[in-house]
Amino acid sequence: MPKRPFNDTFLKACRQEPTEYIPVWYMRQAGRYQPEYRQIRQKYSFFEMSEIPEVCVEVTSLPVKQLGVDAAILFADIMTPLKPIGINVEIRSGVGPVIANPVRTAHDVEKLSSLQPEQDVPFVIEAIQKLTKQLSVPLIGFAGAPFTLASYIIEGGPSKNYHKTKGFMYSQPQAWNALMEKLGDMTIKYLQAQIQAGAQAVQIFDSWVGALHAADYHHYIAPIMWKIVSTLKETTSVPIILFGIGTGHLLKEFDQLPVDVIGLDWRTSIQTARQMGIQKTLQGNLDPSLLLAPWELIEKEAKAILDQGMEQPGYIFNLGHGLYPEVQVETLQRLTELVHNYTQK
Ligand code: 1CP
Repeated sequence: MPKRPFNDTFLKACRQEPTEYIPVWYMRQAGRYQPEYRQIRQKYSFFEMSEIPEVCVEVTSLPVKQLGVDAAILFADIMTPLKPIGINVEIRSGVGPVIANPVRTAHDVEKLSSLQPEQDVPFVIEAIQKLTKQLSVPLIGFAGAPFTLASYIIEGGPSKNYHKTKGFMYSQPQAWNALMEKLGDMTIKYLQAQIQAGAQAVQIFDSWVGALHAADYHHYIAPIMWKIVSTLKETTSVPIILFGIGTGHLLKEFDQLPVDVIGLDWRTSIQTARQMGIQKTLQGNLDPSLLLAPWELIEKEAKAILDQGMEQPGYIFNLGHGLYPEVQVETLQRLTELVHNYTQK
């Protein structure tokens, strides 16, 4: 089938160029809220789905066809590059990543190997090559940021308060720095490989770094983030998005990094971020729980967010965090249409 004309609205918004309408995509837009996803997931484990390129291509493309969104995001997980460097991780349904060999000592850090993308994650490269041949919207590649990855590999799974992670950081600063360096280098190589394979933008998920206050972020995290983002800027030319949950107090730190786009959760409004002086493209930030509300409420809130986003070029509509499995496909179809129609010039 001939490819449809390429829709670059999302990329233009990343670069703060004027767009005909506000672009939209949804974090976790491939997932269990889709009956088609659930059907495929019955046959395969999570990692099988992301490691068989044909399945990965199908699952990545599904929301583009079904919802009419302006970008696709690769179907993988932030855990994907950790397996080949020595982390024994599985994704448990309804739980998330569970790690059999958590990292707790300097020796555990030393044992982690370095990522060789062509050998270690050839399925990611192949899926991206296939996807960018077929898709008529940009493909977003992604990776987890070192703090968020460290939180899983130190805690052994999802956590509420990150005590073990922060305990490691405060009590073993040398081992912590070595871990940040290893995870940082892995992230650079992994994202470079995705971009080389064809990813037209990348998002770095630092979902849980909001657990730190600004001074600790500056001391323990900003140096490795600077290294990752500046190396990508020197070696590639695609837009870089940085996203975290509950990171309103870190926005000035995020803004100082050479990223192009900052993703906001629902706690910090677009207007508040602009008033703080953030001039970069903003992405977000409808509360994903609101998608369970009556349509009138969703519409009212989405319009309020869009009104703030449209005040200056450089805005991408999204949720403030990933989609929940309970959301109806029809609600998302309606929301995508609303974003496009309400903002059409
Ligand atoms: O459409 C997409 O976004 C699909 C690709 C994708 C992405 C970008 C998945 C598939 N995971 C992620 C990122 C990811 N994974 C993050 C950053 C974004 C965020 O904050 O949600 C994080 C923290 C993870 C870790 C993870 N993997 C969790 C969260 C656990 C926790 O601590 O609360 C979970 C539930 C997973 C499993 C997972 N990853 C992706 C999917 C579709 C699923 C569910 C798998 C299933 O079907 O059981």
